[in-house]
Order: sequence, then structure tokens, then C-alpha cells
Amino acid sequence: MYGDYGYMEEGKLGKPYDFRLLKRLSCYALPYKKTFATALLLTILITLFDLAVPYVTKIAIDRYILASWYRIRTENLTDSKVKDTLNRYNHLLKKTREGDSYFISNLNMKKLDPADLHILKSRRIVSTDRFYRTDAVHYKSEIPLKKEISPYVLADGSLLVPHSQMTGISKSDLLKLRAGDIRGVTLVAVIFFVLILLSFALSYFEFYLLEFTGQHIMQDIRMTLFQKMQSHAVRFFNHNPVGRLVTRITNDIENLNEMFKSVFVTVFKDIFILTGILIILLVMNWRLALVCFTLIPVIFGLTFLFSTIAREAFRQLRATVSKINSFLQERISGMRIIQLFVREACQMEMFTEINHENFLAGMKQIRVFAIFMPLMELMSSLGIGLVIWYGGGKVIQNQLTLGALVAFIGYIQMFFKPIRDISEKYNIMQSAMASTERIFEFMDLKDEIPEPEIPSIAGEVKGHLEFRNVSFSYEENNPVLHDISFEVKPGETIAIVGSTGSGKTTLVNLIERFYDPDSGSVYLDGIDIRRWPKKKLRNSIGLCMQDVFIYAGSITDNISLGMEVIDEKQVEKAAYQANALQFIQRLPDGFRHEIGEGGSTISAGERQLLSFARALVKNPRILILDEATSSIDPETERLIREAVIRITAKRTTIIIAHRLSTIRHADRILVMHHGRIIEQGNHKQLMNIRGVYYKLNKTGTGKD
Ligand code: DGT
Ligand code: MG
Repeated sequence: MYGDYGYMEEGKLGKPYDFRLLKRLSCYALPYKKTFATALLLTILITLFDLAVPYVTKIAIDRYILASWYRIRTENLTDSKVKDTLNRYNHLLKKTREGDSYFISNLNMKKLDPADLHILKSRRIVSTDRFYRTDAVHYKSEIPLKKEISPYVLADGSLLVPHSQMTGISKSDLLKLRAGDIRGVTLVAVIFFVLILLSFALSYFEFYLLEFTGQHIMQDIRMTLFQKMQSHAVRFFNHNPVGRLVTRITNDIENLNEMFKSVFVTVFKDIFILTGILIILLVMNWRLALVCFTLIPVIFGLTFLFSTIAREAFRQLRATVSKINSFLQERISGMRIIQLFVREACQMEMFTEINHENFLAGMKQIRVFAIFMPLMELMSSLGIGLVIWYGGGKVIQNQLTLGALVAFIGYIQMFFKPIRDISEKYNIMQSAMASTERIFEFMDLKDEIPEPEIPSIAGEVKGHLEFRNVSFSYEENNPVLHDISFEVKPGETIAIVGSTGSGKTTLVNLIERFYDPDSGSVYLDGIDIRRWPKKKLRNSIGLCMQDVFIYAGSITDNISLGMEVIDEKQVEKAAYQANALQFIQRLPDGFRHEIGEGGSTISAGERQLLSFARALVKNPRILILDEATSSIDPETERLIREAVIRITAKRTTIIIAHRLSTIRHADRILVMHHGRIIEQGNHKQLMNIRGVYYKLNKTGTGKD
């Protein structure tokens, strides 16, 4: 009912990753490999910058904001086990100038083995008091410390001030004391800003380069497709509806572009980010990392489940969309018929139905997304919860720094973003893969009329035509032409008549090689037309088709068909010979008059005359006129008849006539019936034998 626009096929989805297709596609990217490589390099850099951000935060917190040191008591150390342990960690400890105590920073503390830390803590070797380290040595005397406890001085001259001493100090003193940390935090902030700025700037170039490459590749593929389309045989276009072919060159290519831009590169980026995060987490704290990783199987399970359901929903949605497209296409082109037969209400009903189908399919897809998205949000929160629960505990036990915990949370949030995006990209990827597959299928189609391998080097075309035992069928086992043989000498005019569907148009289609015969051959000047270069063959034939196609453009454009070698004089001459001058001059702008698409602003008879002019403008040796079946007024008919007589002179001409009056003067008339030539001869001879031609004349098809 909706016309065979293959909408089920359009609804088909490709595998999300088909490496065979991707490989083939990459051939088109090859000329742009440098730009593409630069873009990828930028992507890697941007990802690195993005990955660095939480780590920089960690540094700010651990090194500067919450920097603290713990004292290791060394007085009266008798336990050899403790001594051994301390010796092992000697490189992490800082000695005081007097050499009586050691200090360890919070950053180094978590490097201790938890078992060792436990020993040291349980024996009270590690103080519970926290100290700030400051290199503001000259403040030693100035700092108003609450109690009379002098700060420890490390070997490098920096002071260690107990945390408890700092609570009472004024803000300005605190700032002086912690000037080093403030500097550190400022530095981190600057780095942070630079990273973000760099990421921003590089993103611009990355985007630009990707778009540049993408657009170029699409342009190339579009050109290849159009070239391919033009080379297809007429038969191809009978099997492929316009809508589908247009989709190939527009939508499918757009899908490809979408995939290239938003998937190809981001998938690469995502993989990079995900592995980057996994590695950083493992290095920062493998225990906490492993705890977080317990969520990964669940996430992947959910994503897989989701994509399976989404795939089906998405397929249905696409199918309904193309159903709407083909419905609209058909109805819009047939609007006159619909209005004429007052079928609007019925069409409305049909449209309501498919529109509703589309709505349902859309809703189904949305439902799937509506579950998946919050579910992923939930997983992300769960991940953060796990980090806070497990990591928080570790912070309390001094096995993890607070900065690391904050960075962990940052990374977990970063980790979920690409996963959430995957679902969306999965859809794009699927439709793009389907598009890619269709594009390549189209490119691989072998439905061309082949050029001769060894073209004949015939000179000037004389116009001798011969059909020798030609049989032809559009579809297998349904022959349209049976064993046709006839000859047309140069300059002769022959006419073909016969009932509708008898194969007249088909017969002349073989001369231009719109189709090749199944058996037998057509000869031009004694050479099989399959051995003529196609261009030369077609240039020597002028064809007026039964249904004249008018392009949107001026009259001149429609006659010259944009051929630059043809000047206005030739166009005017052709129009004169075709008897079209009269009506053209009546038009508002004459030859410059713009005709709308489909030629709806000129009449059927005028269109016929225009097509005569179009055929004549090349001054062809052979002229084929396939007369329009639509009836025209006697005046136009007279113009056409006159034109035919004038233009057929000195050319080999084949006229297919419905109005027998046009062909009285023909040298020979072939009468066709069910794909065979049943009578042959001139008007007089055929009238004398009183056969089919005689009957056709008598039944009034010949008007006078
Ligand atoms: P007309 O123009 O109505 O006087 O009829 P003819 O004599 O020009 O008929 P023609 O050659 O167009 O068609 C002959 C038969 O071939 C007829 O049964 C319809 C069929 N036919 C024509 N064109 C095609 C085509 O493109 N594909 C297929 N499958 N069949 C076709
Ligand atoms: Mg026909």
C-alpha cells in the first residue's frame, strides 16, 4: 500500500562494528591521513589534560591544603623489630637537626605497609599529633605560640609546628606561616587553569580538523556515488525508487559523517579515557580501585542488555520513519489524483495510522532510554558511595590521603560519562553501519551497460541501422521483443505503429543502448552497437521520448541541456526547425523563460515541440521520435506534423506514431504486435493488404 520503497530494508540496522566495512571506509580517509592523525594526536593530548585535572586537585589537597607531618618517637627505643621497621623506611623519614626525632609526611605515611603502620601505631611510636611544616624559619621567634613548646627544626632548617599550636594564631600570622602552602595552592590553580585553557584551545582545533576531514570524505563519497549512479543502466532505475537513491546520497552519507565525527573519534577517546582512569586508579590505590571495579561487570551487563533492547526499538523507529517518507513522497507527487478523486479523508486515515506507529516506536525507544540513563546515574552514585565508604575508612586509617579520595570521586564521575554516551553512540554506529553497508552495496552494483573493450574506430556516422534477430525481455521469461529483424538505410524514414504495449518504445531503447538485447544484435553502419564507444553512439542519436522530461530552468537550458558547445544561435535554429519558435516567442521572456520543474507551465504539445528542438540541437544523424500518446489540438498537431517532415529530411529517422497521419510519407512502416513485426511496407502497400495497419487506419487512430 505504501509503495515498494523498501522501507523494511531501510529499517535494517548494521552490526555496530563491522571491521570489513570500516576498513573499506578508511580508504576514503587515506588522502586525509595527516589531518586525521593530527586530530587524533590532539584528542590524545586533550584526554591527557582532562585526566590530569583530578590529579592536580589531589596534589593541591595533599601537598598544600592538608599537608601534615607526624612525629616518630625515637627516645628509649629498645624493640629491635621496631628499629628494623624504621630502618627499612629510613628514606621516607626526615630527621630533626638535633637528630632526636623523625618526622613523616601524610603522603609518605600511606606508603608504609599497613601491618608496619599498625605496629608503629600500637606502640605509640607514631604520634597522633599533626604538625605543619613551614620554611618560614625567621618566624620562629615571632610566632606567638600558645605554649612554651619550641617547634622542631628539621635538618633542612624548616620548622615543624604542632597543629594544636596553630588554633589561636591570627589570620595574618597563619598566612605568613603557611606562605609556602599558599604559593603551592596558587601554583596548582594556575596549572589547573592552564590545563583547562589548553584543553579548550586544542578542542577547537581538534573539532575543526575532524570536521574538515569528515566533510571532505563525505564530499568524495558523494561524488563517487553520483558518478556511479550516472553510470547505471536505465534498468537500474526501474528497480530503485527515487526516494531510495536520494537517501543513499544524502541521508546515508550524513549518517556516515555523524559516525565519523561523533563516534569514530570519541570511541577512541573514550577507550583512552577509560583505560587511563583504570590505570590511574590502580596506581593511586589498587585496593580501592579493585573495590570500584566490582561495579564494572554490572555496568557492562546493563549496557549490553540495554543495547540489545535499544537496537530493536531503534530499528522499528527507523522503519516507521522511512514508511512515512515513502508515503509522503508518493502522496505528494500524486496529490492531483488524490484531490481529483476526493481521497483526502482516506489518505488522512492512512497517514494517521503510520504516524501513530512512528509515535509508538519513538516512545518505545524513549522508554528504553528513560530506564537506562537513570540506571547509569544510579551506578555512578553507587560507585561514588563505594569510594566514600571504603576510601573514607582508609583515609581515617591513614592509608589513603584525602586528596586521593577526592581524586577518586572525580575519576569515577569521569568514568561514567563515556559509558553513558556509549548507548547513544551505539545507535549512531548501528545506523551508520547500515548506511555504510548500503552505500558500498550500491557502489558494488554491476548494473551498467559496459563500454566496449576494443571500441571500433569508425569515423563519421552514416546512419545505417540494422536489427538482426533481436530478442529482449525486461524480466526473465517474459520476452517483450521476439526475433526482430529490419534495416534502415541512411536517410530513410521508417515508422513503427502498433497497439499499446506491443514493444515500440522498447525497440528504440535498444538503439541508444539503454538496454542490451538478450540475443541478436543491433548494427550501426555495419558495426555492432556494443562496439561503438557509448558517447559517440549516443551523440549521433537524437531522441524525443514519449514522456518529455523538462528540467527546472530556462527554455534555452532545456534545449541545450547545459552543453557548452551549443550556442544560442544553434538553440534558436533547432527551435525553428522543430516549429517551437512560435510558442517560445509567446512566452514572457522568450528563450529565457524559466519553466518550473516537470514543465507544468507549458502544455503537452509544446513540450513535444521542445523535445524535438532538444533532439535536433546536436544535429544528429539518426533521429528517433517516440510520439506522445496524449491528444493535442489540431493546430499543434499540424505544427508537429510539419516539424516532423522538416526534421526528418536527410536523416535516418524512426518514428513511433500513434497518430497515423504523421507517418503517411514514411519510406516504410513496421507494424508491431506483441513484440513481433507482423507487417512491413509503405502506406499504400499496407493499405492494400488490408491487414492490421488497414484496420488501425479504419478504427480512426489515423485521424484524417
Ligand atoms: P505504448 O507506448 O503505450 O504505445 O507502448 P509500447 O509499444 O511503447 O510498449 P513498450 O515497449 O513501452 O512496452 C512493451 C512491454 O514491455 C509492455 O508489456 C510493458 C513492458 N515494459 C515496458 N517498459 C518496461 C520496464 O521498464 N520494465 C518492465 N519490467 N517492463 C516494461
Ligand atoms: Mg511507448
